[in-house]
Amino acid sequence: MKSKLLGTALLVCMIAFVPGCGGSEEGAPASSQSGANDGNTTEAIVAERNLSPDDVRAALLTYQPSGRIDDYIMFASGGHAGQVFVIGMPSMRLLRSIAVFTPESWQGWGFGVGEDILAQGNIAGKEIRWGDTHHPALSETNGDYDGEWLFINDKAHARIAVIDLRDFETKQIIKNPIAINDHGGAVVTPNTEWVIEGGQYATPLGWDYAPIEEYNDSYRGSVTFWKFDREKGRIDPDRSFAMELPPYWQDIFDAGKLVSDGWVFGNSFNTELATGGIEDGNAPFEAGASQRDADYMHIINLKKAAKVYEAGKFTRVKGFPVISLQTSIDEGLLFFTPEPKSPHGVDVAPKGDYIVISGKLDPHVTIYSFKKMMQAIADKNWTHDQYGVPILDFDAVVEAQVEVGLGPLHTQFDNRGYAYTSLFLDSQVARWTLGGAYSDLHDEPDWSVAAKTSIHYNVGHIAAVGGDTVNPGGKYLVSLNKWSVDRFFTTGPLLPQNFQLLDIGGDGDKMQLLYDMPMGVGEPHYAQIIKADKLKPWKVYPEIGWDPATQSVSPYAVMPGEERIERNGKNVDVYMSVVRSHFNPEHVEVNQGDHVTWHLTNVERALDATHGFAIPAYGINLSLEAGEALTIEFDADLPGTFTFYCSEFCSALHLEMTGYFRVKPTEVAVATE
Ligand code: RUQ
Ligand code: CUA
Repeated sequence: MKSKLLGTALLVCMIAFVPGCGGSEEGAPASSQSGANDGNTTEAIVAERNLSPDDVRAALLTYQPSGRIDDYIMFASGGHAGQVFVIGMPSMRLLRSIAVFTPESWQGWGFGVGEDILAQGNIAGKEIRWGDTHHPALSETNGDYDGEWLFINDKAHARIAVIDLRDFETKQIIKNPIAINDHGGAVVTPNTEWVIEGGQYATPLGWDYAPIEEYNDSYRGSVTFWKFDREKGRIDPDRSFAMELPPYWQDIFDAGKLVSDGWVFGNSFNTELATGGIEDGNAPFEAGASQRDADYMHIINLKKAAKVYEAGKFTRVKGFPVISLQTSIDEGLLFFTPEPKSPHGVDVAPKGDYIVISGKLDPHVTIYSFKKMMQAIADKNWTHDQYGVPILDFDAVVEAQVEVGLGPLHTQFDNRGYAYTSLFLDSQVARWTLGGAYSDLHDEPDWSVAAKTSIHYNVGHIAAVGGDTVNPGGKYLVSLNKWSVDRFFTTGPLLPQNFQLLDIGGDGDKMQLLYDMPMGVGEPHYAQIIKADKLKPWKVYPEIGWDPATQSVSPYAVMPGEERIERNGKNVDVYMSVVRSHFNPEHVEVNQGDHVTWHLTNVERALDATHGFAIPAYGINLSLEAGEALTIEFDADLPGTFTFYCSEFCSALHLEMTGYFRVKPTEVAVATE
């Protein structure tokens, strides 16, 4: 410990020339170099800014000189802002947002294009134009991120979105036909055959009306297994199915891996079957749903469930295949085991051998052994819940319990046999050693806490590099803090959330806080962190005329020289090319009432040569990346003179990149004919 601090101090001396460090020789170069800058030496800056050696170390570890690319990329959900954020690490720079469930004008999402995908998420004809994104899931191959696809759920409406990581755009939104809300997803199986979406608050399946008095009999939980067709890059609802579950509130799910591949684990709460009703003098949900000492971990044999589904042993709810609770019991697809106390989080360890559950009201994490679960099932070592689901004996399946602190929520893993658990109430991150099969990885093989670091404040999820894969990377962990309180300038009563970067590469007992990143555009829940070189995004679209909706050349691509306006009765087709710094054509005149189909192609091949296309009053704003072809359609119902222009500052003559869209009023059109 001491030598470590000394090492840090020496590093600071060498690079930052901290006052009080004896070695003026090491300090001299840095000092004389920056000394040219008006005596504003590194030493003086450190002194003036009152930076401690730890501060200097943190700065040195996170500062990226201009042009240096981050080593890691974090995909964070945006909460009820409805999108995904892409953040570089260790610099913690926000690189971009990916519009998913919510229209976003900078990306042109929902302002001319994207409407068809957004409309896939409509509910019974109602337009839903926001989402509550919680859990991003990178696609996996053999249990490790492959950098190809990203999935994310919308808790508010039980929807899953598919994002293509070649162009970081949303390609599909799928509405769950039997659940109105979700929580336990998106989670993928180790080869991304399935995208898991667990429900949360029970309703009748298909969310039909039922009085709350019928809760026990009519309300149900569910988990849905969406088949992902990697070739098509889409979820295939025709090969997907769900399982009916008791009306406990299923919470988080995780997929088994390696030894537990083919199994799925979920935690739950409200096995009390509380129905609230504070207004009638009943216990509110917060009390009613947290009375019992234990709820039930859900242990699901997905491999077998898929066979049962393929054998046709399901019923249909709203047309969607659902394996009934009774079938699940009869076929041995579903087991429970007790989990203390108001459980949250369910995290499968890298080897797939242990499953870690936190108890929001229990200072422990409970570690379950997959092997012991299988033994208990073989031994029929169970009792039953009121719906007839087998409850495996707790003592028979638990491997260990570790007292980590107050309000444990979520657990991540590293490459050194450590687990990390967020502590909401303590506002800390705890590092603890995994025993068992991980004992050979560190000196202290027992199940015990190794270190704790305070965070600011109220951490929900944590995310470590590859922290939920078979191959975690260690090095960094981000604490996704719900409150920032006093960390930043007060931006009125609504404050940003706070992402804090922790160094988890150091000694067992030290996890230094390196960086605070305010997140003022959303309420992120979970994030996943991938090594940047695993992502292979396109720099420009592969060919001119590329349609991102089909990831192929559009039949309506407009090459230079092909620009034209075609009229066919009341239908007008505009074929427009887009390049620095003009649109071609620059004048488009139609008659009021015409139906306009407007094809635009950005014919640029230069990196970052994006153009916008905005038509005022018609609700249109596009983002056309280099090579991209888009088609928009609308009725020219509003007469007038509309100045379309490029909304992306693309060149010195960007302001000249404009044109006129004139809609001749019907009367005038008739009069001149
Ligand atoms: S869970 S509140 Cu990820 Cu802790 Cu949604
Ligand atoms: Cu093109 Cu501005």
